[in-house]
Amino acid sequence: MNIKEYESTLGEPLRQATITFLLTEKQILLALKKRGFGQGKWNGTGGKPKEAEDVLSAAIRETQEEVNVTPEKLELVAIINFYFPFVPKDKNWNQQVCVYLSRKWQGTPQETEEMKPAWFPLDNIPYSEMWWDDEIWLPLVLSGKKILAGFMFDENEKIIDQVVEERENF
Ligand code: 6OG
Repeated sequence: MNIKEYESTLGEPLRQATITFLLTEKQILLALKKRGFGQGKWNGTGGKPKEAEDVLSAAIRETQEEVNVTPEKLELVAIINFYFPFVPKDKNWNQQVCVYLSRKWQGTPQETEEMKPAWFPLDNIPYSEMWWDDEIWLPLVLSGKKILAGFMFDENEKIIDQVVEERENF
């Protein structure tokens, strides 16, 4: 099974979600997911848009809810499709994630019930405690590239197919 074959079996478009990373010159804000999907992994902040909410507004709201910070400028740097053919479709793990970087925000990151934030040096990102795909695409977007990608996972959350393309713009 590869991404193309699996995509053709999906009747509906992927549900959307967001990931946002705050950046300073030398650091990136990651947050440890304390519950639900991706529990125990470091990631950016984010989640799913509510009904009638656009993706950008969802990225801002999720960052507010999860670490108490309001991003003021968000740059869309990647659109990534994640596929989990071994997980029942009604669990909704298949998703299309818009990834944003923010260099301007209001507030100081604080721990909430959902996430525990921490600053990491850009040259010491804890990839072994993140989703496996992050090590592939995050360095690219941190180096200024825009990425369109797809990753497919097996039942152990290991990558079994991937497509990564560079884009001029979205
Ligand atoms: P909730 O279901 O908790 O939002 N997400 C992923 N992030 C990375 N880095 N890799 C993946 O590979 C991911 N799949 C989903 C999107 C889920 C959060 O997890 C992100 C959302 O920020 C599989 O509302």
